[in-house]
Amino acid sequence: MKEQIESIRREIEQWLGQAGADPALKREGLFAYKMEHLGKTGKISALSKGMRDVAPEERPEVGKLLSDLRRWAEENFDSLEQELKKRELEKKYSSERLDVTMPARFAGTGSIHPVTLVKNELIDIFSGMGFDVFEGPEIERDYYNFQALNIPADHPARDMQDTFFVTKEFLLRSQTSSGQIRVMENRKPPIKVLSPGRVYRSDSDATHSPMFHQMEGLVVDKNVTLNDLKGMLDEFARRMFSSETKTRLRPSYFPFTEPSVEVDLSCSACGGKGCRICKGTGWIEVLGAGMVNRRVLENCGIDPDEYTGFAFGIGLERIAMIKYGIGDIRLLFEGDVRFLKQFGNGGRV
Ligand code: 2NM
Repeated sequence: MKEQIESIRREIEQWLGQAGADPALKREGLFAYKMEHLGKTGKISALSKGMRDVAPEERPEVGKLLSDLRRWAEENFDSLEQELKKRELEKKYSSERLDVTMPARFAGTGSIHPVTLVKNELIDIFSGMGFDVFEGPEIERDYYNFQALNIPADHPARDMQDTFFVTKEFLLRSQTSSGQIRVMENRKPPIKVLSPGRVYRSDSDATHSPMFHQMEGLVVDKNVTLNDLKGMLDEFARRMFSSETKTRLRPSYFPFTEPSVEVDLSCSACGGKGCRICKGTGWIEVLGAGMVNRRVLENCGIDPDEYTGFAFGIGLERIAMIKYGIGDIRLLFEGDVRFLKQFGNGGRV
């Protein structure tokens, strides 16, 4: 028995010496050899069964030799297994090495949408004048979109043909001023707020889209006058177009302002001389504005004898079309990358 134990130990030792030096040895090969000895029907297990035939007085000594052999074999097989794992990884790492300095193929990036470019530029200009930005909800109550803005029940804008109603009470806002009512309800003057966002009207042709973007501005304080509005618009026109750009106010009508004006800017394409873009007039209509109607202030709990305000509304698509010479509004919403990448950074980084 003792000789058998010693001979198995030598055999394993010899195998470990040879196999450990063999670069072709795989973990599967080691596992098979291990099972030949330590498996249920392996050689060491067979020796354990032979303990029955060992003389009782020798059993403690032989038993110890046998369990020492088992532990020694297990330890050696385990450490060779670790060694093989390490070799496999090293082989994998050296064959899969990446050249991280190789220049990549450029996949391209998106570009900023022209309406977003205009929106960001306007926010820059007006926040420089002290305006906060407030974005109200796109699904709005009839009250905020119409009633509070002094738009009467029989006004044509309330017609189903012009406004998208969700229910009798809720609709897709047709102007961002609905959000400005919410601001006036919740803040005390002085108020200086800019409301950019999507608005919806049932209208569709080369110059009208059922969804478009507006940016409305509102200033409410003591002693705010139409002259303040004109001065602020002059500054806006110079910053947005050129230092030569002039503004012109023409009388108009909106239910929520009194008096109301249409604002024209001198054509920056021809410097006001008259060209194709301004249809020979030298002026381009850019926005609507006015002094906030006292009924609107009252509706928001602001005393019109103490405070006055002015407001203006700009269509962002219209500004983008003028600025970039775009003839059809639908180009802005078709998502054609060949069109879109002509603006801003054009998809370059
Ligand atoms: C425009 C033209 C004129 C406007 C009015 C208000 C509010 F909320 F104060 F009543 N916000 N925006 C306004 C005034 C909008 O868009 C063409």
